[in-house]
Amino acid sequence: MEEKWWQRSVVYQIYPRSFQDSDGDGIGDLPGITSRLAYIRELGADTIWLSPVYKSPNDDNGYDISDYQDIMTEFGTMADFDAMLEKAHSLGLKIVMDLVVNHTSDEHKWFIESRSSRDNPYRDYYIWREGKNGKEPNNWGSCFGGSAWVYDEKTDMYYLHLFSKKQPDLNWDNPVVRDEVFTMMDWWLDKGIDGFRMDVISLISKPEGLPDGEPRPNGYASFELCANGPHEHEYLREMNRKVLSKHDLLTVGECAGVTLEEAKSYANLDGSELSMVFQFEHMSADFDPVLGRYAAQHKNLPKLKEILSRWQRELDGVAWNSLYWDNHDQPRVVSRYGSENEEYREKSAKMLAACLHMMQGTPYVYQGEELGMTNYPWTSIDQINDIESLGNYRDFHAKGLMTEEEGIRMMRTRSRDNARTPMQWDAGPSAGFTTGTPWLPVNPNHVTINAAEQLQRPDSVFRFYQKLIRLRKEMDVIVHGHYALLEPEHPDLFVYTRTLGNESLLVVCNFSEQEQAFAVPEEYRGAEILIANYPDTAPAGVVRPWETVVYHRK
Ligand code: ISL
Repeated sequence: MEEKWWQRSVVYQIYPRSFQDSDGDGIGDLPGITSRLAYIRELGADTIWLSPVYKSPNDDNGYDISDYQDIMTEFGTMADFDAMLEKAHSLGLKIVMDLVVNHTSDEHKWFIESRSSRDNPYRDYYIWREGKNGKEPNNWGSCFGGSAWVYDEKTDMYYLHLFSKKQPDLNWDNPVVRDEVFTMMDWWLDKGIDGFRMDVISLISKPEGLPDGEPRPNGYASFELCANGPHEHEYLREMNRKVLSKHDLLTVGECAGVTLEEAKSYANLDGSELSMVFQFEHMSADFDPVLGRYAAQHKNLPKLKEILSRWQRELDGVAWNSLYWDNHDQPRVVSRYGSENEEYREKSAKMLAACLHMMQGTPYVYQGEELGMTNYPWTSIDQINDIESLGNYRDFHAKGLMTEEEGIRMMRTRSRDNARTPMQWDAGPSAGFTTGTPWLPVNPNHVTINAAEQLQRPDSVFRFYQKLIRLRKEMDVIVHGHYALLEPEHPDLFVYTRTLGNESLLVVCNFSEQEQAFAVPEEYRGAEILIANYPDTAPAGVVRPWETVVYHRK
């Protein structure tokens, strides 16, 4: 099969609100992004995924869109967007836009019409239901806490919102809605953008009859029961036929609740649906058995390895993987699986990078990940802006499942705001992000962790990422090699091989602060070391704290 451009790509994700402010209002913007494109080029990524920049009242920081064909006021103008796109293309950078079409903002003109009367032509653009015995139509919960239904007095019916109350779900079973979305996508593609990251696209086809689901500890059924619904693939294939297939795009579906079997269809190499999906299984490897994501973490390396390895093995030759640790919804991976201690922070950041970037799939680097940025030391619930961790905390707190103190601890390890503190450009005030007051606090560790310092230091985390990205561009075995896991039960070592013909890699990663015993297999002894995070080699039979070594054999 012919290689697709995105199979050798590395994508850099920008969360515009926190990347670079250019006008001193404390909020990142498009001219700010344009001014930093050369930095991304220097890193070596070739594609940018831009989190939403559309007009939005910001109930969920841009994931609640009130106009798909206009730019958020704080981010600039459409002319700023066009200038950014042109500059990106001139630097050889592709731009992938966020497509948020499971829902709109309640301030979108479609919804304003829809809620105005039962017989408005836009009524069926959204999901309206009668109440049941004076209560919600079913027991579904919102991803952000509470019920997924809002009662609307005007027409005496409820509307569905799997996310915030200000994010009503679109009715994809209505063909007119699908056509509206496709026309809007065409409009952006005519501008010359290079693809779409599709927000919770796995949720667009709701289960027939909207039945009750198994309640969770907060009393509501998970929004994930809408995942991979009855018409999911049909709608995506229609989108592909009518829109995507006319261009050479990178498309990645954010697929909450996706299973491996489903992914084989979504990301099928025949190109009939999407290029790849973001799966969530490996993100759940450290979840609390009862409270799920919003509780203390439980590191379980054998489980993490089992999940990632299964996805590596089973999609090989059938579909395409995406590879990620960080994004705007996840805590920082150095704080999650690495070490925040000064002595080992950089080593662990590099180890995590190598572990992910040596796998098969398209790697995603989230802004600041290439510097080893960490979680923020939150001290109060009032500091949190993230609607999701706040909503879930309130549910658990109300049910007596979480004290305020536990809530703050949970925020430190779990809140999405850990990923959203401003990008750390330099050691100066506000880390060079803004001349004003940043919308979220800058991490105090920006005086040591920042881009300016790392760019001038050859052994920095930034330079390590740069090398990993360059290696992927150069080496077929990294792009296409077959994967095999070694030491599946080892609690601290993640070891795997990649093989393509006679060429192979051995990737050794120590996920702990302790030295581990490990004998490098015979055939790799004396092999070339492609990349490593210690300047020298360990004594035979030993892997040092947070060490990573990639051996290359031909
Ligand atoms: O990652 C999650 C669950 O583990 C959730 O944080 C996340 O909300 C969910 O995966 C959906 O995410 C996407 O849609 C949301 C938006 O808030 C997220 O930022 C976006 O990535 C609603 O549009």
